[in-house]
Amino acid sequence: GPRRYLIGGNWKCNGLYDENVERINVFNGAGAIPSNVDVVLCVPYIHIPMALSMLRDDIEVGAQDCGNNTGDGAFTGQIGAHQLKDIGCTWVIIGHSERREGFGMAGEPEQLCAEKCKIALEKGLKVMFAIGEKKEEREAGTTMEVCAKQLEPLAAILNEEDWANVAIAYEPVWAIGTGLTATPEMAQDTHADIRNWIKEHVSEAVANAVRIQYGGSMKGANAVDLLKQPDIDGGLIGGASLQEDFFNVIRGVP
Ligand code: 3PY
Repeated sequence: GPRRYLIGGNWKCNGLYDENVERINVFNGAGAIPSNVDVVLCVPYIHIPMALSMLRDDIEVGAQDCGNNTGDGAFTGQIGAHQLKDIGCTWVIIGHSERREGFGMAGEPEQLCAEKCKIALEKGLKVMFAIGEKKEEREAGTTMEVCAKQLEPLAAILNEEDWANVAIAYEPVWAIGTGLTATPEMAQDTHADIRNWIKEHVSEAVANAVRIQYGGSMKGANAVDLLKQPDIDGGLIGGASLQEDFFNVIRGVP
């Protein structure tokens, strides 16, 4: 496609220290990364310093979330975007569906996700902003309405320049951790709808430049067909990013 590809790994809450060191060693020995791809690996917070010191330098290190605080303060348990930037992270995922859902706790509303994104950008991070519909919503034909509701507060809070450091990760919730993947045609249709929404609500220039990643059980075996779609500019990879298969995805770019 016309844009550089962006492949993100999302390790979620997986791995003890030694296991993740071993994963990094595997990646370090996994061979070349094509020159038209940016790769970022989002590891658990606690393993970020290890990844920053051990991981090959053609893979950036990111976090999977950040707080909505704009600086230091009495926010027990939070990790601030300013702290992530300071330690050497370059990217953060915001609004992953698992965080929006809350795993039994209060989930993150749309407005909060947009605010976190703005703060992360202000602190100098790049953001993979995750959106996507649930199974019932896809079946009811409301996929783009749901995505638009997630994008609206983002479009309201960002200015045109902010978008240079944002990628949209389209992750149909029904395809996350289920082994189900959207067909390449289904994913392409939704990516095109998202790009069109951005054209209408932000600008044509942003719509043409913004990278839209597909996420949801993407792996080596299905990456090639997804990545050759014209509006799919990369992936956000869950389970497969814990394995060397992550490199099959990376090398699956056209
Ligand atoms: C998945 O592939 O399951 C993901 O959630 C990626 O973020």
